[in-house]
Amino acid sequence: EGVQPQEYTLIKMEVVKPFPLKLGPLEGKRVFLAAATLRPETMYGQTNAWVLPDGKYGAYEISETDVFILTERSAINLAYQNFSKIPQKPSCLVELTGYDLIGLPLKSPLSVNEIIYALPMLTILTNKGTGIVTSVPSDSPDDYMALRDLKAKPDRRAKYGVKDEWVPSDIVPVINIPEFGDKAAEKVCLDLKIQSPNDKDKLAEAKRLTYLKGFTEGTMLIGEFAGRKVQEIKPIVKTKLIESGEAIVYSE
Ligand code: A2H
Repeated sequence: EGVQPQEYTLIKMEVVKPFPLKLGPLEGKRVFLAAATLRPETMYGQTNAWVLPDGKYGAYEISETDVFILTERSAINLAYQNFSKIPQKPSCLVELTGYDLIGLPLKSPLSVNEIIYALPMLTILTNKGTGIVTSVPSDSPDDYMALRDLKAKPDRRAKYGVKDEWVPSDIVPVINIPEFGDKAAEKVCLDLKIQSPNDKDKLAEAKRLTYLKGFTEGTMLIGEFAGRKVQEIKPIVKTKLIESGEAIVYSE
């Protein structure tokens, strides 16, 4: 963890009913996977969520109505940020692992894909964010490589019980970057010849390039801000998501 606090937008990805057996105790609640992102303006292009199969998660009461699925560490932080039904104290209704979450159908704000699924990602860190990541393969090199890997490996899908119909077939273009086109993450991963989701150094460079250029030179291709500069509309998208109750601000 860094010295300065990092502020994330937590995107509320709602679990579509009927709930599987494991989530039975949550019947009657609104249940969300809460994904920490630095790029709220890319949410139009969500294709799936990522969870760590062996990761430990819990379903925590955030308010009278809402339950968030995330790591205990982030639930404790949220409780201190006034996001817990019991003040200052996380309230866990069900303990879960990533395996329990794989295949959950989700409705996520702004996404052009109406239903997206939770899929396994092995590079998720449990000491960052919520341990849940929303996947935007057009603009995130990590997401692009994880998806490419999952698509290329039927044995990996079988191991984690991933049905083919849960795996998105198309990348949704969200932002144009003059130098990188409409699917910047794909372009940069190909240019840098990144071979696997574990190619840490190259992925760090890919992230640096796409993150920087996306912000300074990107133009929106989709949604109510199509044609506008990313730099101008990023804070507007974030504020809208928060005011509509579809996201919250989270720091760590
Ligand atoms: B970002 P930073 Cl489009 N483990 O959101 C691994 N990665 C995690 C994580 C965890 N526990 N929690 C969050 N993240 C990802 C969107 C996005 C992101 C785009 C482009 C770049 C990008 C869609 N995925 O991040 O270390 C989340 O993915 C590039 C760094 O705190 C989150 O934002 O800087 C970002 O990493 C936070 O990483």
